[in-house]
Amino acid sequence: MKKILLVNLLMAGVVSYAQTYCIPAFASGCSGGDQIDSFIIPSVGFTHQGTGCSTDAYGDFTSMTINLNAGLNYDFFVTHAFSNQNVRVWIDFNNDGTFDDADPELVASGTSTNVNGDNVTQSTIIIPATVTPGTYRMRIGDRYSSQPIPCNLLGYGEAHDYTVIIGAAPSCLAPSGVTAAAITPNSAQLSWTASTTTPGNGYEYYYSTSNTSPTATTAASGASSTLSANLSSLTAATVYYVWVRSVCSATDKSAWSQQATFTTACGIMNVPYVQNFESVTVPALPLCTEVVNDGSGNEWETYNYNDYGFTGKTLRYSYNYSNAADTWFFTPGINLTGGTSYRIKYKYANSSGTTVYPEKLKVAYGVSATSADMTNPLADHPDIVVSTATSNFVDFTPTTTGVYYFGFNAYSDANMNQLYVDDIKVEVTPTCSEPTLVTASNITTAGAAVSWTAATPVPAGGYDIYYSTTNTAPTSTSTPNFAGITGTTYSIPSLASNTTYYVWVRSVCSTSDKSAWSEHSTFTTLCSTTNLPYIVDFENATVPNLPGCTEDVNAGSGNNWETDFEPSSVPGFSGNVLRYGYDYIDPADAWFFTQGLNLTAGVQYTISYKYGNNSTSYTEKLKVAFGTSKDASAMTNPIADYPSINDKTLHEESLTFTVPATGIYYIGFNAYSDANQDNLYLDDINVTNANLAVSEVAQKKNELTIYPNPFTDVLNISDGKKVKSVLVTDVAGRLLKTIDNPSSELHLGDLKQGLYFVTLNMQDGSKQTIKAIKK
Ligand SMILES: [Ca+2]
Ligand SMILES: [Ca+2]
Ligand SMILES: [Ca+2]
Ligand SMILES: [Ca+2]
Repeated sequence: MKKILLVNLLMAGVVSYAQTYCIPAFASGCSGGDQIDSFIIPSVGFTHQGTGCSTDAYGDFTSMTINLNAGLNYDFFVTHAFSNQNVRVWIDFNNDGTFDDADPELVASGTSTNVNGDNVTQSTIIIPATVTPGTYRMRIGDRYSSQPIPCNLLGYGEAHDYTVIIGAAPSCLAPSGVTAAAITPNSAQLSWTASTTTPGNGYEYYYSTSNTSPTATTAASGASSTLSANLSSLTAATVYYVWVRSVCSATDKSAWSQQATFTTACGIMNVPYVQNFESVTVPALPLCTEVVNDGSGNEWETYNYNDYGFTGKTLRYSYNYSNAADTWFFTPGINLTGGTSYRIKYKYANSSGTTVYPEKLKVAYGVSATSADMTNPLADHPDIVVSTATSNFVDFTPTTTGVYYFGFNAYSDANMNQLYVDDIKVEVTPTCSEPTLVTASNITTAGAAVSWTAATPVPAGGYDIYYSTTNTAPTSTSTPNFAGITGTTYSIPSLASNTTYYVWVRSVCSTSDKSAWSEHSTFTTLCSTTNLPYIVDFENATVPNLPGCTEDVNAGSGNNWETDFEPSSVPGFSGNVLRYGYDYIDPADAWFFTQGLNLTAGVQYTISYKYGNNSTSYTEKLKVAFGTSKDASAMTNPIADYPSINDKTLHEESLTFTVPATGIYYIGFNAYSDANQDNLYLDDINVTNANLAVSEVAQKKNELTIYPNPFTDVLNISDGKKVKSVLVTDVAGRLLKTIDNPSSELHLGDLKQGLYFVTLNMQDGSKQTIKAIKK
């Protein structure tokens, strides 16, 4: 009997390992972005990034192992390439080949949210303490709009399978069921269910306004010997996140529990009061704020607005066709002290691209959230036409201590457009104010002049400047690039060409008193010229925009060149292309200009490109030329002319040319098709030094080498007998030396330091050019 039982157990082990699991089938696939792209469990260092959409929307990754423990919770992240995704995770704990879509095998579920423009599902895998340690199969399913099921058949989505090894539960387990009750504006009472590993030293809790989970080393906010704790001194109308852990002994604490969350009640706020509208679900208002309509136009609402200097969500007034605006947005009441100077800051703007519809905004404060009590005007902006966010701040001093409300009044005329307000902040006026209106001018390929409006009071220690290629604001501890600048302008040197920069300025009132950083200014340095080889394949272009450092000029009244995705109607093009699309009325006269190329007189260059049209019944026309400026009238050196492109076929062209004088040249591609034709395509523009291009191919066949490289005086040829003559040219293409019937040693001690091209003309008629560096 015992033997049979043992055999059965062994069999069970073998069978569980060889289970056949259903393969999920998402009928609509995941190629539209409904996918598990990256899957990350940070606390155990598991990352499976950039997986994309697997074939048939299912990835068998059971060769990858994830190590987890019974009785612990694991935060995880999944990224997607489309919104509105639902994720579930299952583990086949009983090894029966089936994932139950319920406890205990359903270990996590979550829904994606938009995090800084990315679609991310953030949730927690919960491994029950009762799970037997062992090896199991884990499945993660993702589905658009609906919940995935383990053996999915329908919808958009993807699933991955992994192997998970569950270790034994730790000796000290976290409590469960954390909740908050008795919530007031400034307090809440936490309670939880006792840990099953009864902790001898009670519990610790941690709370934060950020939903980032604490780690083992995070200091607790407080401790409790019971199953509850009172939180006080909280901020009204604020979302809090809380975790609790068991303290089993002085040296044995559990992991943190599952996160719980609560929102404090409305109440009177204290400074600093910040309202960035990010907490809302548009078009709803933030907690404890209020909108009043005193007129017959529309009302303020919130709106997703991620451009023109705004990030995330804003307050917005959208026009009414017939009636003028008269709507107020009110903050909660804020405690202010009489005689103290306060500052209110905010951003505002008109709608994008519409300067013909001016908007109107007033800001005031008073003792209640009514327009009648808005008796203390702070600012009036009666003619807002700028679409980029403008920052403003006003200092004010209430005469009596009390509770005050701040009102933003949209009073635009009827039938205007949109008015935006964001980043409202009320604070005690800082002793050191930041400068305003930071702008950049005199932008070159390698620098820019930054100017600003002086702060009041003017800082005794001048200004600090911080710049970066990323739009992440510096903090008070960031090291400035330039410190203690006097005056209100500074030329930043040594920047990279064709690069976008962000720059901030702050005041230095004293070594211990520096202002906040200003709002940033942004600028892009100009394109420099380039050496060969020069390649444009349009793959990095953001369709329909042109690649950086190229330009289109419309010399007629038809359409313009733009980039487009791979044209399916013409075989042979791959990836993005440049396209001229017909205009019904007007013929084409559109130019596409390359970046400026440094070319040398007397050197033969090769230009190659692909072109074609998408029709046999319409005809396109293309000219290629070069000149010394990005201007149709400067394109005086013709390279090619195709007046009848109508075979719906890809053509590959390769031509040589020379330039009349050493200098900077632009190559122009001129679409000059008649009106009402179809599409003309261009791709893979490639300009090279003709000699070099040929010889670099030859090099692979002959495989002669020169050494040492870099060299000092003598350069050796690996097989000198094969070489008939040697030519040494510089990077500009100038011939410096000709050595006939060389030995294997070339004596080049008289060359200056630098890069040279050594051309080996072989006995068999082939040739090879090798770059060599003289030290
Ligand atoms: Ca995937
Ligand atoms: Ca099962
Ligand atoms: Ca915002
Ligand atoms: Ca391309």
